[in-house]
Amino acid sequence: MANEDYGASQIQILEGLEAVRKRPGMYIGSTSERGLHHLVYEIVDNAVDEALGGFCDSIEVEIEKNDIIKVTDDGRGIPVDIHPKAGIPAVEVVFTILHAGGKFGGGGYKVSGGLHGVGASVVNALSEWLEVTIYRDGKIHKQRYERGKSTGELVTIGECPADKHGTVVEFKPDYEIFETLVFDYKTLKDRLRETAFLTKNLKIHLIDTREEEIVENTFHYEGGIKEFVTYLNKSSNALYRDVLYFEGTVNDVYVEVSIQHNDTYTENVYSFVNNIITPEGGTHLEGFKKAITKTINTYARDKKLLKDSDENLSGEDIREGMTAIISIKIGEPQFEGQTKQKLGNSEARGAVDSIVSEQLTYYLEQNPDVAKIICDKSVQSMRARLAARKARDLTRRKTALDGMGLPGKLADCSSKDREKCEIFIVEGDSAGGSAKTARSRETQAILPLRGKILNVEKARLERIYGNAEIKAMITAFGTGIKEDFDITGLRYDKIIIMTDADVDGAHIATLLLTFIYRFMPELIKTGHVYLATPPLYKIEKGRIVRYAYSDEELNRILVEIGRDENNKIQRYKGLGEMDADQLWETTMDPNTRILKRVNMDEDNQSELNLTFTTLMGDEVEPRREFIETNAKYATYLDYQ
Ligand code: 28G
Repeated sequence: MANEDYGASQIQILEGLEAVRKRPGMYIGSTSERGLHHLVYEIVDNAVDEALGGFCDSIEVEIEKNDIIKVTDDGRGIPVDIHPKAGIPAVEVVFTILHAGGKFGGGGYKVSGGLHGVGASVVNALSEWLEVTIYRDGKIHKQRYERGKSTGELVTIGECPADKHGTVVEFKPDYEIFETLVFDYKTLKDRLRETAFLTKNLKIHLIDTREEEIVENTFHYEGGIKEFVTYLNKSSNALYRDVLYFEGTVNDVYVEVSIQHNDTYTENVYSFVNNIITPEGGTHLEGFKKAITKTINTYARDKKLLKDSDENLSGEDIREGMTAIISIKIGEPQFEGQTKQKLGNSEARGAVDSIVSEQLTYYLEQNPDVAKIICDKSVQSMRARLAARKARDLTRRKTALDGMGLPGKLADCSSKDREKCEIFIVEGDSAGGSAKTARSRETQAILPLRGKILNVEKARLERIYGNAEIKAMITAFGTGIKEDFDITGLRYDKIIIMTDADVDGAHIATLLLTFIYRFMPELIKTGHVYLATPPLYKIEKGRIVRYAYSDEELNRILVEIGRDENNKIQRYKGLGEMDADQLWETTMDPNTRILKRVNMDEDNQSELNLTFTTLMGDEVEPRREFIETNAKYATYLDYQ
């Protein structure tokens, strides 16, 4: 090894690491909880690459005490021999040189997942320390790094049976970098479940040893994405028993597709490239859509399930209530668009189109019962779509005519400064009345909602557009919905859902959130949606009046003021039990209230979708199970 080569690679390492530590966001998206979890995905994805190459069938992820993560695989073990160009062991290249790697995994795909697919060196640079242990050729090799720099050479620390092989990576994220170091079990669990679905036969074991009571899950799916679709449909009713599954390779693009319709009205289609979700789709998704639209229309016409006088089924008609996974593996994925999340390879379009067209045509011919169910559902959807279009055009024309007429029940605020304005969505007329009295007129608007809120999970668009409460919210917010959504129209900075602090109140809040999530998810993503927190108790002792927002707080207050026979404790059952002053003081006054901002795990859309289907759908058993394991759905929606 020439000296200058060594020097060059050292400089490259230091510059690379420094860049990562200086601008971590550029490499892992953010230094928030989300970025923290991406470290785990990066390491796990390297193990998954090894699995995709056919060299590893089991991965374990352990969340240890002290914010440490340990990932173990039974792959070949990262090579330890000296890398000819870098002059250091290959494993050291992997952990210290930015963008090291390239194609590996033997299968020919570089399958780097995570947000940016940046690899092990970024995780290393952002870890207080990282240790890699390799079992290979009967030896155990180990190297340690601190903040990306090796603390010594790679050493052989012992021997192991010749047939033992694999890699262990243990790391502690750097507190100097991250806003939080606390790993969330459920976030990792949902992500690893998804990874297991996408990698047929791979076994993933997650174990949390932070507490006395160990928590663990194992994910192992022989059916891969076929089982993924079954899982996503578990909280709704499938319209037929089969999960359609198509697979094949065209022009070096390996394509897998699975499909099953359920009785809801939402489209639930997720596309992946090399195991990375593509939220903005791209050519593979286009190929899929084109193929099913064309094939179903051809079949429906041919079998007279679509009348000669009917117009063609639109893609949306066919995808209503459809759960589907499109997963492709491609050698050199090109990502486009602003966020580089949209697949651009044109060969992927053709590959998916030809595999789905051919195999779906065959399937429909072989399974006329299922074919009829799909066509009938699509035709119904088309009729509803045409009716909804009429209803919507009517609403649009009406709002245009009466100059964006605001709903009659809305007590609007007077300020025109949107940044200062808030709207309280209040359940029930009586609470609405108190809120109107209590509010600060200049900046706080009140929209009282009467009666039951429509469950949008169970209604078609036509009924949704006809619903008075929903129409009132849409006009009051000012953004429009779905494809018409435009955040610049938003009339308030905060949309605050204010319901009773009981089970019914929580249910109503969930219905409202479901509506917002389905029709204007951007509002949640951009952090404009909040939940008010009314108190649970009023405690009076002489002239002292205190409010408690939880049972723990009640106890704390009682200890503080002294437990006493004469303490008066009132349990609030609803907003209606408070007078306007109390409501203002406890729940609405920006200086004293508690607001919870609603946010969502943008990294896991399929899980989020399933959450709403589970909470709002017909199936009782999954809901009971869900509520039992997630004590309060609040943790799931991740309120701040
Ligand atoms: C446990 C947590 C994360 C990994 C492997 C196996 C190989 C490998 C990984 O090669 C390619 C070549 C030199 C830098 C490949 C082993 C071929 C033959 C491998 C993991 C890139 C890297 N034998 N297992 N990388 N090198 N598991 N698990 O990271 O230049 S990474």
